[in-house]
Amino acid sequence: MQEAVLNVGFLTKACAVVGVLSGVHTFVTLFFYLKESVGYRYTNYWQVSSNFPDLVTLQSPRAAALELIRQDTKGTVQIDVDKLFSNASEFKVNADESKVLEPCPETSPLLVGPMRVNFSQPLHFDVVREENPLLFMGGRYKPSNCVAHQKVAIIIPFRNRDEHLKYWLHYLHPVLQRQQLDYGVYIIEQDGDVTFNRAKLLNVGYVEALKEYDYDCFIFSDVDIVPMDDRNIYKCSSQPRHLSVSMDKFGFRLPYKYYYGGVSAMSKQQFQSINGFPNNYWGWGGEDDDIYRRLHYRGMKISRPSGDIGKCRMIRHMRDKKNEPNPQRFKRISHTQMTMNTDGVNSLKYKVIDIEKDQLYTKITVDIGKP
Ligand SMILES: [Mn+2]
Repeated sequence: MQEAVLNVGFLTKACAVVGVLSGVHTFVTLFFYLKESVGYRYTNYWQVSSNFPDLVTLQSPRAAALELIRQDTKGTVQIDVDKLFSNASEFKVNADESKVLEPCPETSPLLVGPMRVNFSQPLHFDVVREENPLLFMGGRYKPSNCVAHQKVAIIIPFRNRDEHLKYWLHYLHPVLQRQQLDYGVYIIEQDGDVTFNRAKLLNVGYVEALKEYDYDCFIFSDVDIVPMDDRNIYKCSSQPRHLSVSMDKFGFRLPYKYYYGGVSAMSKQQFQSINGFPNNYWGWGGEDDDIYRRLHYRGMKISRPSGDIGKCRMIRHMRDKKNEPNPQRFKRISHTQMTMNTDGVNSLKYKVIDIEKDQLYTKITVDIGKP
Protein backbone atom coordinates (compact mmCIF):
# COMPACT_ATOMS: atom_id res chain seq x y z
CA MET A 1 0.00 0.00 0.00
CA GLN A 2 2.77 2.31 1.06
CA GLU A 3 4.64 1.46 -2.16
CA ALA A 4 1.64 2.15 -4.39
CA VAL A 5 1.19 5.61 -2.85
CA LEU A 6 4.85 6.33 -3.46
CA ASN A 7 4.53 5.26 -7.12
CA VAL A 8 1.51 7.45 -7.67
CA GLY A 9 3.42 10.37 -6.07
CA PHE A 10 6.39 9.74 -8.36
CA LEU A 11 4.20 9.52 -11.47
CA THR A 12 2.48 12.79 -10.57
CA LYS A 13 5.83 14.56 -10.22
CA ALA A 14 7.13 13.06 -13.46
CA CYS A 15 4.00 14.18 -15.30
CA ALA A 16 4.37 17.68 -13.90
CA VAL A 17 7.98 17.88 -15.06
CA VAL A 18 7.08 16.62 -18.54
CA GLY A 19 4.22 19.08 -18.68
CA VAL A 20 6.44 22.02 -17.76
CA LEU A 21 9.11 20.93 -20.23
CA SER A 22 6.65 20.63 -23.11
CA GLY A 23 5.22 24.03 -22.18
CA VAL A 24 8.70 25.56 -22.38
CA HIS A 25 9.30 23.76 -25.67
CA THR A 26 6.06 25.10 -27.16
CA PHE A 27 6.92 28.61 -26.03
CA VAL A 28 10.44 28.50 -27.45
CA THR A 29 9.20 27.03 -30.73
CA LEU A 30 6.53 29.72 -31.00
CA PHE A 31 9.07 32.41 -30.24
CA PHE A 32 11.45 31.33 -33.00
CA TYR A 33 8.60 30.61 -35.38
CA LEU A 34 7.27 34.15 -35.01
CA LYS A 35 10.75 35.60 -35.21
CA GLU A 36 11.58 33.61 -38.36
CA SER A 37 8.30 34.25 -40.14
CA VAL A 38 8.53 38.00 -39.59
CA GLY A 39 12.23 37.95 -40.44
CA TYR A 40 11.42 36.06 -43.61
CA ARG A 41 8.79 38.55 -44.66
CA TYR A 42 11.20 41.32 -43.97
CA THR A 43 14.08 39.76 -45.90
CA ASN A 44 11.93 38.76 -48.80
CA TYR A 45 10.39 42.20 -49.02
CA TRP A 46 13.79 43.83 -48.85
CA GLN A 47 15.21 41.74 -51.70
CA VAL A 48 12.25 42.50 -53.94
CA SER A 49 12.48 46.17 -53.10
CA SER A 50 16.18 46.45 -53.82
CA ASN A 51 15.51 45.51 -57.42
CA PHE A 52 12.86 48.18 -57.67
CA PRO A 53 14.08 51.23 -55.78
CA ASP A 54 10.89 53.07 -56.74
CA LEU A 55 8.93 50.56 -54.75
CA VAL A 56 10.98 51.36 -51.67
CA THR A 57 10.39 55.03 -52.21
CA LEU A 58 6.68 54.44 -52.28
CA GLN A 59 6.55 51.81 -49.55
CA SER A 60 9.27 52.99 -47.23
CA PRO A 61 7.08 53.68 -44.17
CA ARG A 62 6.06 50.05 -44.30
CA ALA A 63 9.66 48.96 -44.79
CA ALA A 64 10.68 51.15 -41.87
CA ALA A 65 7.95 49.61 -39.75
CA LEU A 66 9.11 46.12 -40.66
CA GLU A 67 12.58 47.12 -39.57
CA LEU A 68 11.10 48.08 -36.21
CA ILE A 69 9.49 44.68 -35.79
CA ARG A 70 12.66 42.88 -36.69
CA GLN A 71 14.59 44.89 -34.13
CA ASP A 72 11.98 44.34 -31.49
CA THR A 73 11.94 40.56 -31.83
CA LYS A 74 15.33 40.57 -30.12
CA GLY A 75 13.47 41.29 -26.91
CA THR A 76 9.98 40.32 -25.88
CA VAL A 77 7.87 39.38 -28.83
CA GLN A 78 4.51 41.00 -29.11
CA ILE A 79 3.60 41.57 -32.70
CA ASP A 80 0.33 42.61 -34.16
CA VAL A 81 1.28 43.69 -37.66
CA ASP A 82 -2.13 45.10 -38.53
CA LYS A 83 -2.28 47.14 -35.37
CA LEU A 84 1.26 48.36 -35.97
CA PHE A 85 0.40 49.69 -39.41
CA SER A 86 -2.89 51.17 -38.33
CA ASN A 87 -1.38 52.86 -35.30
CA ALA A 88 2.28 53.49 -36.00
CA SER A 89 2.70 56.48 -33.71
CA GLU A 90 1.40 54.62 -30.66
CA PHE A 91 3.86 51.82 -31.36
CA LYS A 92 6.65 54.35 -31.65
CA VAL A 93 5.90 55.80 -28.24
CA ASN A 94 5.88 52.34 -26.68
CA ALA A 95 9.15 51.41 -28.35
CA ASP A 96 10.74 54.61 -27.08
CA GLU A 97 9.75 53.95 -23.49
CA SER A 98 10.61 50.29 -23.31
CA LYS A 99 14.37 50.45 -23.83
CA VAL A 100 17.46 52.61 -23.82
CA LEU A 101 18.34 53.29 -27.44
CA GLU A 102 21.76 52.70 -28.98
CA PRO A 103 23.30 55.17 -31.44
CA CYS A 104 22.28 54.47 -35.06
CA PRO A 105 24.84 52.51 -37.11
CA GLU A 106 27.53 54.52 -38.89
CA THR A 107 25.98 53.58 -42.23
CA SER A 108 22.23 53.07 -42.30
CA PRO A 109 21.28 49.49 -43.27
CA LEU A 110 18.13 50.84 -44.93
CA LEU A 111 19.82 52.58 -47.87
CA VAL A 112 19.03 51.30 -51.37
CA GLY A 113 21.51 53.29 -53.54
CA PRO A 114 20.43 54.64 -56.94
CA MET A 115 16.77 55.60 -57.26
CA ARG A 116 14.56 56.35 -60.22
CA VAL A 117 13.40 59.94 -60.05
CA ASN A 118 10.92 61.50 -62.44
CA PHE A 119 8.46 64.33 -62.27
CA SER A 120 5.87 63.15 -64.76
CA GLN A 121 3.28 61.36 -62.62
CA PRO A 122 0.58 63.57 -61.11
CA LEU A 123 0.88 63.91 -57.34
CA HIS A 124 -1.32 65.17 -54.53
CA PHE A 125 -0.28 66.37 -51.07
CA ASP A 126 -2.75 63.91 -49.48
CA VAL A 127 -1.05 61.00 -51.22
CA VAL A 128 2.35 62.15 -49.94
CA ARG A 129 0.88 62.39 -46.42
CA GLU A 130 -0.38 58.80 -46.69
CA GLU A 131 3.05 57.69 -47.87
CA ASN A 132 4.62 59.06 -44.68
CA PRO A 133 2.63 57.87 -41.65
CA LEU A 134 5.64 57.96 -39.33
CA LEU A 135 6.08 61.75 -39.49
CA PHE A 136 5.33 63.97 -36.54
CA MET A 137 3.49 67.26 -37.05
CA GLY A 138 5.63 69.91 -38.72
CA GLY A 139 7.54 67.50 -41.01
CA ARG A 140 9.52 66.03 -38.13
CA TYR A 141 10.96 62.56 -37.77
CA LYS A 142 13.49 60.60 -35.79
CA PRO A 143 14.31 56.90 -35.85
CA SER A 144 12.45 55.01 -33.14
CA ASN A 145 14.97 52.19 -32.83
CA CYS A 146 18.23 54.13 -32.52
CA VAL A 147 19.58 57.57 -31.69
CA ALA A 148 20.47 59.65 -34.77
CA HIS A 149 23.98 61.15 -34.95
CA GLN A 150 22.84 64.67 -35.88
CA LYS A 151 19.76 66.83 -35.56
CA VAL A 152 19.19 68.15 -39.05
CA ALA A 153 17.04 71.12 -40.10
CA ILE A 154 16.28 71.22 -43.82
CA ILE A 155 15.68 74.78 -44.97
CA ILE A 156 13.89 75.43 -48.27
CA PRO A 157 13.44 78.99 -49.62
CA PHE A 158 10.05 79.17 -51.27
CA ARG A 159 7.43 81.12 -53.18
CA ASN A 160 4.66 79.80 -55.47
CA ARG A 161 6.22 76.39 -56.05
CA ASP A 162 3.63 73.95 -54.65
CA GLU A 163 4.04 71.73 -57.72
CA HIS A 164 7.75 71.32 -56.98
CA LEU A 165 7.27 71.02 -53.23
CA LYS A 166 4.99 67.99 -53.68
CA TYR A 167 7.71 66.11 -55.58
CA TRP A 168 10.41 67.17 -53.14
CA LEU A 169 8.40 65.88 -50.18
CA HIS A 170 7.40 62.70 -52.02
CA TYR A 171 11.01 61.79 -52.79
CA LEU A 172 12.90 63.25 -49.84
CA HIS A 173 10.89 62.16 -46.79
CA PRO A 174 11.43 58.43 -47.45
CA VAL A 175 15.11 59.06 -48.25
CA LEU A 176 15.70 61.05 -45.05
CA GLN A 177 13.98 58.34 -43.01
CA ARG A 178 16.12 55.63 -44.60
CA GLN A 179 19.16 57.76 -43.74
CA GLN A 180 18.07 57.45 -40.08
CA LEU A 181 18.14 61.20 -39.46
CA ASP A 182 16.52 63.18 -36.67
CA TYR A 183 15.18 65.90 -38.96
CA GLY A 184 12.66 68.66 -39.58
CA VAL A 185 11.59 70.29 -42.87
CA TYR A 186 11.22 74.07 -42.89
CA ILE A 187 9.68 75.85 -45.87
CA ILE A 188 10.53 79.55 -45.69
CA GLU A 189 8.06 81.45 -47.82
CA GLN A 190 8.72 85.02 -48.89
CA ASP A 191 5.56 87.07 -48.38
CA GLY A 192 4.38 89.59 -50.98
CA ASP A 193 5.68 89.89 -54.53
CA VAL A 194 8.81 92.00 -54.40
CA THR A 195 12.04 90.54 -55.80
CA PHE A 196 12.99 87.13 -54.35
CA ASN A 197 15.92 86.87 -51.91
CA ARG A 198 17.08 83.29 -51.51
CA ALA A 199 20.00 83.83 -49.12
CA LYS A 200 18.03 86.01 -46.71
CA LEU A 201 15.28 83.39 -46.56
CA LEU A 202 17.95 80.80 -45.70
CA ASN A 203 19.14 82.99 -42.82
CA VAL A 204 15.55 83.24 -41.57
CA GLY A 205 15.21 79.45 -41.77
CA TYR A 206 18.34 78.98 -39.68
CA VAL A 207 17.11 81.33 -36.93
CA GLU A 208 13.53 80.05 -36.90
CA ALA A 209 14.48 76.35 -36.88
CA LEU A 210 16.76 76.91 -33.88
CA LYS A 211 13.83 78.42 -31.97
CA GLU A 212 12.08 75.05 -32.23
CA TYR A 213 14.75 72.46 -31.59
CA ASP A 214 18.43 72.09 -30.80
CA TYR A 215 19.50 71.47 -34.42
CA ASP A 216 23.23 71.05 -35.00
CA CYS A 217 23.20 70.65 -38.80
CA PHE A 218 21.49 72.67 -41.53
CA ILE A 219 20.73 71.58 -45.07
CA PHE A 220 19.98 74.45 -47.43
CA SER A 221 18.07 73.12 -50.40
CA ASP A 222 16.28 74.48 -53.42
CA VAL A 223 12.74 73.12 -53.68
CA ASP A 224 13.27 71.71 -57.16
CA ILE A 225 16.29 69.46 -56.58
CA VAL A 226 15.97 65.76 -55.77
CA PRO A 227 18.90 63.38 -55.15
CA MET A 228 19.03 60.23 -57.28
CA ASP A 229 20.93 58.15 -54.72
CA ASP A 230 20.10 57.85 -51.02
CA ARG A 231 23.79 57.34 -50.17
CA ASN A 232 24.08 61.09 -50.67
CA ILE A 233 23.52 61.66 -46.95
CA TYR A 234 21.78 64.87 -45.87
CA LYS A 235 24.16 65.38 -42.97
CA CYS A 236 27.02 67.68 -41.95
CA SER A 237 30.70 66.88 -41.82
CA SER A 238 33.89 68.47 -40.51
CA GLN A 239 33.89 70.79 -43.56
CA PRO A 240 30.91 72.45 -45.27
CA ARG A 241 29.43 70.00 -47.73
CA HIS A 242 28.05 70.58 -51.19
CA LEU A 243 25.52 67.87 -52.02
CA SER A 244 24.09 68.67 -55.49
CA VAL A 245 27.34 67.99 -57.30
CA SER A 246 26.12 66.36 -60.49
CA MET A 247 22.83 67.75 -61.70
CA ASP A 248 21.07 66.63 -64.87
CA LYS A 249 20.66 70.33 -65.70
CA PHE A 250 24.46 70.67 -66.03
CA GLY A 251 25.02 67.32 -67.78
CA PHE A 252 25.75 65.57 -64.45
CA ARG A 253 28.84 67.59 -63.62
CA LEU A 254 29.78 70.74 -61.73
CA PRO A 255 29.11 73.82 -63.86
CA TYR A 256 32.30 75.33 -62.42
CA LYS A 257 34.80 74.32 -59.76
CA TYR A 258 33.58 76.74 -57.08
CA TYR A 259 29.89 76.07 -57.60
CA TYR A 260 28.06 75.91 -54.25
CA GLY A 261 24.41 76.28 -55.34
CA GLY A 262 21.49 73.86 -55.13
CA VAL A 263 21.85 71.78 -51.96
CA SER A 264 24.49 72.24 -49.26
CA ALA A 265 25.09 71.27 -45.63
CA MET A 266 26.63 73.31 -42.84
CA SER A 267 26.97 72.68 -39.14
CA LYS A 268 25.79 75.34 -36.71
CA GLN A 269 29.41 76.17 -35.98
CA GLN A 270 30.38 76.48 -39.67
CA PHE A 271 27.37 78.71 -40.34
CA GLN A 272 28.15 80.94 -37.36
CA SER A 273 31.81 81.29 -38.30
CA ILE A 274 30.85 82.94 -41.64
CA ASN A 275 28.11 85.11 -40.07
CA GLY A 276 25.51 83.17 -42.07
CA PHE A 277 24.56 84.32 -45.54
CA PRO A 278 24.35 87.75 -47.22
CA ASN A 279 21.01 89.56 -46.90
CA ASN A 280 21.37 91.90 -49.85
CA TYR A 281 21.30 89.66 -52.92
CA TRP A 282 17.88 90.43 -54.43
CA GLY A 283 16.98 88.46 -57.55
CA TRP A 284 18.66 85.48 -59.19
CA GLY A 285 22.32 84.61 -58.81
CA GLY A 286 25.52 85.43 -56.97
CA GLU A 287 24.50 84.59 -53.39
CA ASP A 288 25.87 81.05 -53.66
CA ASP A 289 29.23 82.40 -54.85
CA ASP A 290 29.20 84.88 -51.95
CA ILE A 291 28.66 81.98 -49.53
CA TYR A 292 31.47 80.03 -51.17
CA ARG A 293 33.80 83.03 -50.66
CA ARG A 294 32.77 83.41 -47.02
CA LEU A 295 33.75 79.79 -46.39
CA HIS A 296 37.00 80.27 -48.28
CA TYR A 297 37.93 83.41 -46.26
CA ARG A 298 37.36 81.46 -43.03
CA GLY A 299 39.77 78.78 -44.20
CA MET A 300 37.22 76.07 -44.89
CA LYS A 301 37.30 73.61 -47.79
CA ILE A 302 34.19 72.25 -49.48
CA SER A 303 33.61 68.52 -49.14
CA ARG A 304 31.57 66.69 -51.78
CA PRO A 305 30.25 63.19 -52.52
CA SER A 306 31.49 61.47 -55.67
CA GLY A 307 29.87 62.49 -58.95
CA ASP A 308 28.15 59.13 -59.04
CA ILE A 309 26.51 59.28 -55.62
CA GLY A 310 25.94 63.04 -55.99
CA LYS A 311 23.65 62.73 -59.01
CA CYS A 312 20.41 64.67 -58.80
CA ARG A 313 17.54 65.91 -60.89
CA MET A 314 16.21 69.43 -61.11
CA ILE A 315 12.60 69.99 -62.09
CA ARG A 316 12.53 71.96 -65.33
CA HIS A 317 10.76 75.27 -65.02
CA MET A 318 10.50 78.78 -66.42
CA ARG A 319 12.31 81.56 -64.60
CA ASP A 320 10.04 82.92 -61.88
CA LYS A 321 8.64 86.41 -62.14
CA LYS A 322 10.30 88.74 -59.65
CA ASN A 323 13.47 86.67 -59.64
CA GLU A 324 15.30 88.24 -62.56
CA PRO A 325 19.12 87.99 -62.68
CA ASN A 326 20.62 90.42 -60.20
CA PRO A 327 22.81 92.89 -62.14
CA GLN A 328 24.68 93.89 -58.95
CA ARG A 329 25.84 90.38 -58.18
CA PHE A 330 29.34 90.65 -59.68
CA LYS A 331 30.10 93.85 -57.80
CA ARG A 332 28.80 92.43 -54.54
CA ILE A 333 30.80 89.20 -54.83
CA SER A 334 34.01 91.20 -55.24
CA HIS A 335 33.43 92.80 -51.80
CA THR A 336 32.44 89.74 -49.81
CA GLN A 337 35.57 89.72 -47.67
CA MET A 338 34.74 93.24 -46.42
CA THR A 339 30.97 92.94 -46.12
CA MET A 340 30.65 89.51 -44.53
CA ASN A 341 31.35 90.70 -41.00
CA THR A 342 28.51 93.22 -40.97
CA ASP A 343 26.06 91.67 -43.44
CA GLY A 344 24.75 88.32 -42.31
CA VAL A 345 22.84 86.60 -39.57
CA ASN A 346 24.01 89.32 -37.14
CA SER A 347 22.21 92.02 -39.18
CA LEU A 348 19.16 89.97 -40.14
CA LYS A 349 15.76 91.70 -39.85
CA TYR A 350 12.41 90.17 -40.78
CA LYS A 351 8.88 89.70 -39.56
CA VAL A 352 7.10 86.38 -39.24
CA ILE A 353 3.65 86.60 -40.87
CA ASP A 354 2.46 83.01 -40.36
CA ILE A 355 3.61 79.58 -39.18
CA GLU A 356 1.80 76.60 -40.66
CA LYS A 357 2.30 73.12 -39.21
CA ASP A 358 1.57 70.39 -41.71
CA GLN A 359 2.34 66.69 -41.28
CA LEU A 360 4.87 67.10 -44.12
CA TYR A 361 6.51 70.43 -43.21
CA THR A 362 6.61 73.57 -41.13
CA LYS A 363 5.91 76.53 -43.41
CA ILE A 364 7.02 79.93 -42.14
CA THR A 365 5.82 82.92 -44.14
CA VAL A 366 7.98 85.98 -43.62
CA ASP A 367 8.18 89.62 -44.60
CA ILE A 368 11.85 90.19 -45.41
CA GLY A 369 11.45 93.75 -46.70
CA LYS A 370 12.48 94.90 -50.16
CA PRO A 371 15.65 95.84 -52.05
MN1 LIG B 1 15.49 75.80 -60.25
